[in-house]
Amino acid sequence: MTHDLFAELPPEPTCESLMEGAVVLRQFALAETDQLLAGIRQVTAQAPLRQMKTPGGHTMSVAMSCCGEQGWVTDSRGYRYQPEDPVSDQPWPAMPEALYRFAGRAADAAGFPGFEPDSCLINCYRPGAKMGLHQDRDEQDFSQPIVSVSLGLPVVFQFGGLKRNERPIKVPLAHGDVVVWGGPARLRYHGVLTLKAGEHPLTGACRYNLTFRRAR
Ligand code: MD3
Ligand code: FE
Repeated sequence: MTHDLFAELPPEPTCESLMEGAVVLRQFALAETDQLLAGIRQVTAQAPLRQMKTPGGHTMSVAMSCCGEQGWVTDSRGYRYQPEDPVSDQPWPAMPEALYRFAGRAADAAGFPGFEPDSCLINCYRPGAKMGLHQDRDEQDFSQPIVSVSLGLPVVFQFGGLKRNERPIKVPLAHGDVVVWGGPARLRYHGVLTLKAGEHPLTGACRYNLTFRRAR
């Protein structure tokens, strides 16, 4: 009989480079998912998740909220960052300290020291929700990276080129995975395939994605 020496050990965080500028930190958030989920609950109690409308009038399948000095919004007037939640007309909830510190540590680990996010977008995918291929270009300084954290149900992420017509590669993202996108990866097209039905012990029928950004 062979003994599996690793069977009882917790899974190890790993670091891999997807493409130049895109660093995948598998399970980097695993030890801190409770604090991150507590942060999400705190923020969404003040600024509830909502399905916004695109400038073209379509309702997004992903429900969103934000915290920090700037929040990302979309409506008939366009895509932008603004300091107030349009639902309450109040400032967005402050970014919980645990979230802010976590984003800095992830950016450090990926080779982007000194990251000071002023915005955290909370995306909530329920089964059937997806996000089409797009670029993130509403931020002022594309030399600043974006830190993304996946929590809950797994999904297939699509990572394309600098032009929409470039065929994207598929990357599975699971609970606790962190990806840092900077340098030449910052303006690549990306999206998320339709979330499949499922139940996660910590999030239920939901995938959360946090994206930490420097908007201004
Ligand atoms: C690659 N969110 O909120 S996170 C978004 O899973 C967004 O909710 C997806 O795309 C999600 O804008 C993907 C990963 C991500 C975020 C920003 C990027 C990948 C990126 C910016 C440039 C290149
Ligand atoms: Fe994006």
